[in-house]
Amino acid sequence: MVGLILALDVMDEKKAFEIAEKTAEWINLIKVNYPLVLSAGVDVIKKLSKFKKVIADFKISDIPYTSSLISRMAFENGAFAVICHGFAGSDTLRAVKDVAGEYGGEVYVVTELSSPGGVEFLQKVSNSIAVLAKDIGCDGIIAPATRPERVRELREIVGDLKVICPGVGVQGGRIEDIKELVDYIIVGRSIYLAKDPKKEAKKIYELLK
Ligand code: OMP
Repeated sequence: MVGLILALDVMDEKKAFEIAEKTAEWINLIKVNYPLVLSAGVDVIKKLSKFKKVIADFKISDIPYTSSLISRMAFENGAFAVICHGFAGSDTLRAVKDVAGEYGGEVYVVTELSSPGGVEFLQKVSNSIAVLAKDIGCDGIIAPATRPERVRELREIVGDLKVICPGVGVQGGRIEDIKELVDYIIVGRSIYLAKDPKKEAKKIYELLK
């Protein structure tokens, strides 16, 4: 079965806990990004981990040394995985992977963004990024649910690495187009902006079966 990752991009810690608690039964993992961590502080990762394991989506893309410091902050504060940008190159990916290894953590690599701008530059190199993620031994890639044909191609490149797909719902991606190709989908606004986030999470969870 495909897993459901809740992207908790809210700016209010209380609201984040409320949604995490309400949806916990129907989600597999939580992903936090800058909006929540910058407003609530990095220890929000540890606090949310009592509901589900947390991925720190810091889209790490700096020089290797700085990237390793950012990764360490994520793992020290309870993240089980980090997301980094493949375009930063092999040295950065290796640095992040080395830190993850110290914590038994996982690393996921963005290939091309799910937004329209992902086609402008990243798509030209995203197959190479997928090859790199596999060669370095990262745990998986992030691929765009908004472009199912790209998900298929990227899946063929990475083989049994995990493929995680954001872009379902508000960005226009459809579960039925990618379900057979991916390990997880990431859903944010469709759940946390819903009138009843629990009901929405359950509905999506059922569609993933
Ligand atoms: P919604 O569009 O609200 O469902 O949120 C999508 C989530 O996935 C956000 O947290 C984005 O930062 C993240 N995301 C993308 O939308 N597209 C990508 O290509 C990569 C990511 C990501 O790395 O998580």
